[in-house]
Amino acid sequence: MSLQNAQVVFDRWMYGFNSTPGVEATASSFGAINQAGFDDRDAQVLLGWNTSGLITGGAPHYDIRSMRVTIYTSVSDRFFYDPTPDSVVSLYDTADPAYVADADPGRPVELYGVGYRNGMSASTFGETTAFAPLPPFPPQEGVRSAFAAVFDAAGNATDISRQVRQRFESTPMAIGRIAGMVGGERPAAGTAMTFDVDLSDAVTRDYIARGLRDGKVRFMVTTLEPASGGPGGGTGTPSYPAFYMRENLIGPAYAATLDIEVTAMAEYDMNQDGNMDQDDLSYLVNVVGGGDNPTGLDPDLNFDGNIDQDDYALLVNVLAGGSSCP
Ligand SMILES: [Ca+2]
Ligand SMILES: [Ca+2]
Ligand SMILES: [Ca+2]
Ligand SMILES: [Ca+2]
Repeated sequence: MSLQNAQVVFDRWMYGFNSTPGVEATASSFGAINQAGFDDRDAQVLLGWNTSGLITGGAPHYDIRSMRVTIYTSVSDRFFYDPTPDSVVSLYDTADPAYVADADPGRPVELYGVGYRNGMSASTFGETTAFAPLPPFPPQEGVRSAFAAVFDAAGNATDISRQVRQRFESTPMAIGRIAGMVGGERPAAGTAMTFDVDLSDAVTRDYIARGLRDGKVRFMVTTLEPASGGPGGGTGTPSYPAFYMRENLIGPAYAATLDIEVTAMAEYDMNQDGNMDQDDLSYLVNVVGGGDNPTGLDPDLNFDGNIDQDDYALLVNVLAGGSSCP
């Protein structure tokens, strides 16, 4: 199964003072480093795709071969392209003993998974849902209902929005790359920035698999580039990125897109004995024939809605080392 150039279903500027939540033409991302009342990752960009009907939902496993998110810059010659990670210590106060200066211009634009608080989830947080169940003034830290997150092996989210003041590093699922551009250059508006998700990370694969299972794939685009000036913001010429949202006035070609190559996979250890072998075929034959299914595994291995010989043929092929593609 694959999606190519799938246009974003909803996009949303996750900024506490956004007066048109969900329908803005462009959305910027910037930091408010160590500023009380504001998250370090002050302005984030939420992107969502609903994959139900496009990619089989509810599968036990997903073999994800590739995943790419593409967004388009909406400002020209404003932010410095940085295609490599920056340590969080480069954002510490310059007087901090742990401070190490940033080695290259700009800050990477990063792609993270999304976590939720305030009772929200991927199912309930939509394009126009309130930033937080609180008035925007006075500004408060750590209250946004959807946030850029890292996850543990169990899928629990940790908000990275205040990681500078909380002093921890994080690894994004991808860093935004611009074809044909080297670090330190400033892209023009309308430039494609691509995020090729690092699928070598099991936690990342699990996050995406959960999204595909539920039919809701969500990402947060975010950078720690200060809103203006040096660390902590302040006055100065803006040097942070901004991107077209799907409501942009130029056209749908500048909306974010998703490309994914994935195979939904059944659980093939039908008798749940830890081995995949002839016993599983025997088990499936019995279930296809109307027998009991004590392990409760879904015998519709090819997800076509029928339990029949085709499922048996698929398992035969898998046991022989062949493809699981239905
Ligand atoms: Ca939108
Ligand atoms: Ca940098
Ligand atoms: Ca087995
Ligand atoms: Ca079937």
